[in-house]
Amino acid sequence: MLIAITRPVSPSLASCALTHQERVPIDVERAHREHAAYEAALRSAGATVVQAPAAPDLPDAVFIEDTAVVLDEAAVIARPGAPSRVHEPEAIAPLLETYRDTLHLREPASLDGGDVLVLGRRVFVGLSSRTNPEGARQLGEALRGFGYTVQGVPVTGCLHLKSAVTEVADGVVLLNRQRVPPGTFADYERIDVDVEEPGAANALRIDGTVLVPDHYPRTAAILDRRGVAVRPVPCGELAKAEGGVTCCSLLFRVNEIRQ
Ligand code: CIR
Repeated sequence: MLIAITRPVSPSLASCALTHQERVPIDVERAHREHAAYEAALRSAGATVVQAPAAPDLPDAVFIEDTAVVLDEAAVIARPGAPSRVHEPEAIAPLLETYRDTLHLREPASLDGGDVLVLGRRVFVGLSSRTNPEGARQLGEALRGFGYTVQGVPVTGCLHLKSAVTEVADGVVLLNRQRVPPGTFADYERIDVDVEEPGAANALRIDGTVLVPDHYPRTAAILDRRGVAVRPVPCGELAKAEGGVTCCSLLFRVNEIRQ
């Protein structure tokens, strides 16, 4: 069974953290509708949606991806790099314990889940304004015993590694070469985002379906021509909060619910 944990849009979303974008008004009601459409897309792609408790006073709580890294063997609880987000994992860790053994990073590590791209046994960690080298080092330490290798990747001009590169099929990544060194992904087939859509590399693969923001039609067409089954989802308001499609869920498989 595929689980997608989501968290409701907070009424305080307009006070979200912003790094590479200017603050513009956000229609929170519309963001709620987008989030509902996103959850519907997760369900129709085969996931069972589990909603984490709302956190009305945490503006960025909807971006639950940043709170953890969930692998088959364990869940690593993140230490978000933005001061306003440090409390977000507190309600997520006990929920993940239902499904996985949990591991915790320690000070002075900082790491956002959006900086972690897992491709098979290789784990790429964006060294961004949110994730520090110590965060990458501790993640490597936590995962080594499971047979993963962890590699830091410099990220420029965007929030997270997965703003710049994501997996869209086995052995295939979608990327923006201006934001990550493309040579890092030379072992994979690389699909470039459309030049007019620099933010379009954030796509969410769920088995055979890839969710993409509906405001990036050119990149969706590139993926479609390559044979990737894309499903556009509305997320224009969440994008004003510097969010995309990977960041609104924690996606993982379960065989059984642990007691
Ligand atoms: C932030 O700056 O942390 C939020 N406003 C956006 C987080 C998006 N997270 C993600 O893409 N993984």
